[in-house]
Amino acid sequence: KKYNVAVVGATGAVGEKIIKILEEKDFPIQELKLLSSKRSAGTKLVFKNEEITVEEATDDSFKGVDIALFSAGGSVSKRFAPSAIKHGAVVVDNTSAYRMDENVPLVVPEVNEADIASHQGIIANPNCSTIQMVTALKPIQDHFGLSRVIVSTYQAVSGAGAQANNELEEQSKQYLNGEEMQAEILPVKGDKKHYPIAFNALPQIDVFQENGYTFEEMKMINETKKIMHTPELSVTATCVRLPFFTSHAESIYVEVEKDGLSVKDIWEVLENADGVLLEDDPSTQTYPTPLSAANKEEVFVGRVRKDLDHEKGFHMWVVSDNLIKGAAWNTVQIAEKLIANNWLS
Ligand code: 11C
Repeated sequence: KKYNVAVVGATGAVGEKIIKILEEKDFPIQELKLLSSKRSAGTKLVFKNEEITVEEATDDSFKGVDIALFSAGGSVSKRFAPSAIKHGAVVVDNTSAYRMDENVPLVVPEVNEADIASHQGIIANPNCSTIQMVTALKPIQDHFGLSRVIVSTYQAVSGAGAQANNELEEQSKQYLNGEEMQAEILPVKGDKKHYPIAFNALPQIDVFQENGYTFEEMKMINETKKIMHTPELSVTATCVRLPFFTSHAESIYVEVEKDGLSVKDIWEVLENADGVLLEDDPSTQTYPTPLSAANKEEVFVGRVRKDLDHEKGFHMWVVSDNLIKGAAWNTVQIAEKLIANNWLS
């Protein structure tokens, strides 16, 4: 059986990756509809050697669509997801619009695939930095229990969109030419102040909340508890933007519940975990980096160490491509699971 699929936000960075992955994975597509804002409508994109013209999304765009993959920002999802559902489509939404809605499953297939079954028309795709963290944490939680998670992130500019990529490129040239760097986008487009990202590190991703954490940090905290079904787990995050284009890296400290574990025990469960690739050998300087993880679909883990003071504490370094597992691939994976388990209706 084949399905009518719509990609909303087809011309965006994540939309383009979704189209590429649908092709690579030979997703069973009858008709592919590419939708965008009025501004990008008319753009021609190629899918399986066939040119498809991108259309402006309207309420009628979803007639006959079985699966709609949204990646055009929260306001577009809020505006059009109800129309898609009304026409019988199931929406996989890659924005923060519905993630914390209790009627919407928030899913990383390696962690909580079964939650998809309870959907009422929308399944939410988590934030990129959350996805890679829970993929690495889940096997540890399952085997040894987790009581505490402290994460610091090292995030790529592409998480903030194409304009942030351009800004890094331009500022790098300005800096190397001895000119003043022009900062207009980062840390957050539309926020009151801007700082250069080139040759810098910005401890602000997304806007500040009243509690002093940024929205990105709160996403990592709240989404992790929801996806892992661990409301009581202590999770805290510090999210930092660094000047590279692709992949988020994370330094994660965990405290496990089980006594007497060694690094080998952690390695063993990570080695056998779905979606995880262990790259960890200090003797050969083997560990993942943002560049080595780019364009790959796995979550890479290295630098697993036992804490020197806390018997149940472990540290690790987790890296993944933020636009692939962190966005496009996780979205397509959810769509694959909808089909494989007959969860579309
Ligand atoms: C960043 N994590 O790196 C963000 C981008 O909630 O889907 C992803 C935003 C989201 O800036």
